[in-house]
Amino acid sequence: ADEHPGIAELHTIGETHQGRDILAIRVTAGVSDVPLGERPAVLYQGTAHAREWISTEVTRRLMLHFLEGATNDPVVQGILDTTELWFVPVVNPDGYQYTFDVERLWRKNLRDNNADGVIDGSDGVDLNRNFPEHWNYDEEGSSSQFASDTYRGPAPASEPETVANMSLFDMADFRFAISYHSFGNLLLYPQGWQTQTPSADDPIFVAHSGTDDDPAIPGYDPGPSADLYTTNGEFTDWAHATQEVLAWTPELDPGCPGCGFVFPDDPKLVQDEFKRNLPFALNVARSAATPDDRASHMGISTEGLYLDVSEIDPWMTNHPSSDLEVETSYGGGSSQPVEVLARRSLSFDVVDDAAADVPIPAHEDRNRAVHIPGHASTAPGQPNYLE
Ligand code: 0X9
Ligand code: ZN
Repeated sequence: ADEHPGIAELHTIGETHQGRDILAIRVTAGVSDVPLGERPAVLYQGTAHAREWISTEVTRRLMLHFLEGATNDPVVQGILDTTELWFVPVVNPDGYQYTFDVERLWRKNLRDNNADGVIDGSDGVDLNRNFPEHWNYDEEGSSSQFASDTYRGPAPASEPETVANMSLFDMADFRFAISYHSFGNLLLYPQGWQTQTPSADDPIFVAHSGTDDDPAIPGYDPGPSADLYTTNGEFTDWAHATQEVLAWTPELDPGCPGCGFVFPDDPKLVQDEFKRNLPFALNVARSAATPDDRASHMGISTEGLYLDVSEIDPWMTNHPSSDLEVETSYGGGSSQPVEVLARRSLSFDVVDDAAADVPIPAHEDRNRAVHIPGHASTAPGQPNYLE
């Protein structure tokens, strides 16, 4: 931030159990003159899980790409003139330090779970299970056991790192968030708490993420995160369900077959992985000013309404939660839901119509993620907004 005073600002957003600062860098043109929250924003973060070092390096190199491109790269300049970018290279500084000093494969933060004054295998909270969204929903998606690598913590947002991460959303108007993890060559998006439950934003997620045949990050498999395994109290589900932020978990490449979490200490391989991720990261930033209406770099456009996500992603065919077509519509007072997957801006057209007499539970309503009281009229002469 000192080297780029016109565009970068350093923020301390929290303090860990062991007293380390949690740092965030805010990057936008004329930063000191732009009030917090004024410009649409994107969050990029790494190393919520201590051992996933490549995620910090990808986040850091992405930040440098913007800082250095601000003087000579028209794409970067266009983004920084309209959009605010936030970078948190290390979400979990205590755990990260511990992977250097004690245990290379440590994952969690350094909460002293049993308060015995010593950090050992029974300590630490998985920060990606500590968010207040379906927290503690079940024992499969997170654990109640201190020693588990997915221990969810004693309460939702019990951890200072979680609170710091959440506090950013009060400082900026995020449209998108990318939380880099490793490993697996995956591009995951909500929902993660339950299988077979794509979100109502699935069409826009697919437009950004691509499909298995044409992924936004070359060689990665995009898809709803519960396809990997279920999680609860997880960051991207929280950002999406409670902040209306489209959020992704890219699971980065391991760097070599069998390298797992230990990406090789090889600058060329690190740079290759950063470069592979750059186009997706840039496209997300380029879309922040118009998150509802964007053209993906795969050329996938989004329609206003879908009856079935398989219309844009054939891999989703027959998905029970996104195939909303019905053979017969039973009108006249039955409780049959009428559902579509609708672009967010369109949903306003069907909300709170005083003349309406048929409630339309929005798709998200079923998942309790967002309550949208939609209504349409069946009375003669009244407009039916779904026609
Ligand atoms: O388990 C996690 O928190 C993430 N994977 S990692 O190997 N980096 O630990 C995945 C989180 C994505 N969400 C779901 N899979 N539901
Ligand atoms: Zn991880």
